[in-house]
Amino acid sequence: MRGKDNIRTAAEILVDQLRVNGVRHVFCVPGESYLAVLDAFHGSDLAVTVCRQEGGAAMMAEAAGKATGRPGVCFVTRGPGATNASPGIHIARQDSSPLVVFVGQVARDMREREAFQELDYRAVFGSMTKWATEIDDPARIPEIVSRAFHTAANGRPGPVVVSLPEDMLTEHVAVDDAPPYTAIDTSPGAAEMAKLAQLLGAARAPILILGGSRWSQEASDALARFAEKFALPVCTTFRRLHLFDALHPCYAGDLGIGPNPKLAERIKTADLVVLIGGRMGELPSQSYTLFNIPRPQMTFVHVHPGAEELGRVYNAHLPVHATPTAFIAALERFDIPGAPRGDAKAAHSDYLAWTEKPTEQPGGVNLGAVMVWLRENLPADAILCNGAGNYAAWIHRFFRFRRFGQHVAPTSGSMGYGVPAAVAMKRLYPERPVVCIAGDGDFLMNGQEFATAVQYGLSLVVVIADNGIYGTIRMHQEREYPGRIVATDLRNPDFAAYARAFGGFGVSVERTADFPAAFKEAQACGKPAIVRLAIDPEAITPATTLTKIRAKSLAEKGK
Ligand SMILES: Cc1ncc(C[n+]2csc(CCOP(=O)(O)OP(=O)(O)O)c2C)c(N)n1
Ligand SMILES: [Mg+2]
Repeated sequence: MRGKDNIRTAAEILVDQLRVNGVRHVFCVPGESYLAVLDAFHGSDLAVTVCRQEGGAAMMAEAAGKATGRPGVCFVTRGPGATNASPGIHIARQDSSPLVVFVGQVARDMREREAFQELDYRAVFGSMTKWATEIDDPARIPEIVSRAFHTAANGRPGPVVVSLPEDMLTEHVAVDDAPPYTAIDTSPGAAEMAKLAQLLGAARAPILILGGSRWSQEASDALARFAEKFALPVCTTFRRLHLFDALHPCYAGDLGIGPNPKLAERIKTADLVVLIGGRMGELPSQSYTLFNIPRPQMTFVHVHPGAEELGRVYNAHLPVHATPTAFIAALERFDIPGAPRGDAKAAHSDYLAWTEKPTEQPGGVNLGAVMVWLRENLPADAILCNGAGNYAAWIHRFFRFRRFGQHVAPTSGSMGYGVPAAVAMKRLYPERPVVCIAGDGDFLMNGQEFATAVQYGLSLVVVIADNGIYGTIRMHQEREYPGRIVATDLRNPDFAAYARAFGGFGVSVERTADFPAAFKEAQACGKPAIVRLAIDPEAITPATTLTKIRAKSLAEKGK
């Protein structure tokens, strides 16, 4: 690309700078606002995934960031392209995932006239991102891209939006590439580790809670060794189940929506909580009821990579500004002395009992049994993706995640995430089995990206739990306004035929016993596949039915 005299177009400089920063994949929907960048992709070795909607593209890039810890990258056009991308940006924010979104912009000499599709991206994305900016001077592209990557990936990771005026992209300048960004690990100091050793020494009922980003398989393994030494129960927060091996003898379960009551009790009665990496937001904290705010009732250690998170909600007895990876490395380095002092064994057997067998459910297909089959039949390197809906409760409860990165799902509870995330995972890791579990409502929020899977020949499997309702909302509706059903019934397409119409494989399953054969066929067909499950809407959670919720609510309201 580079001509004599080191002169390149701004778009070429930008694409070169992505490559310098280790980017291999970009996800995009094209737009005339950044044609010059598209042209620079043409001669590069970047793998470009063209998507059907910017929400899908941004979620794919976010999923890539979440899975690799390196910023995912997407390109979208101005105005409607940018606003369509906002769900992915919001997920990156809430989930602390590194993401850099490049957005087309009108030419510099037209700005402020509300030109065609013009938006002020600093204003629109200012409160949702870690940084939103616009590049006016092509000579500053290496500097600004370098800052965008550092900002997205370091501290508490998150989204960055960079707007690119159309006329700027075609200017020619001579400028050197900036070096690649550095992932900066923040380590705890010796004084903090000494204090931790003291707190552990004094504890009678300690527990570890894992969450957030900036983890690795090595960190998870090292933490398992540490937990074993002290017999510490370890639980994971909402949609962070992949941070710890579910079959490790210290694993105590998932602290998400509707956790094992025994786990909730264990946390409430703990005298030392060590929260590593997470924010302990609304969902894992059970609507901020588990711990007193600002000062938790038990001794509370909070390890977080973002300094601004420490003391924001919880005023910890020991705040530790560190990435989970560096903190866990320090646990090994300081080799804290001590004897077992937790009740990991009891906690793990409570977990096993809670997740062992599917619960009884009305209807032909038992989603719990499907999850148990998947956990027993998928290899350890399989990746599960999902969005939001009650169907996910069966994943959280019954699928036992064994490895880091095995679960890619939004802690932000965004519907429509599973299909794009699965597309991204299969693009990044073509050799690994990728399964998306979706609800019927959830699937159709970004089901169009099934076309992207077909276009790139990605043999992923989408399992749709089709109960004909926006089940989560129906559940809340029956609890709060029993019998008054509004806007929660769905008339669905034939999902198996949908898959076939797109050029994939589709099958519908009416009975649990037929699932294994259907799933195996879907996996073996070599095409993107949809396995649609006929789920009884009554089976609203693993523990109860819609009728029971309605009856209970009516009784409470005295009707
Ligand atoms: C983007 C987005 N829109 C709306 C919601 C609110 N919401 C949460 S769950 C849900 C229904 C999910 O329905 P479905 O995917 O069919 O799963 P089910 O609950 O029926 O298992 C809705 C509308 C949301 N979380 N995200
Ligand atoms: Mg549904």
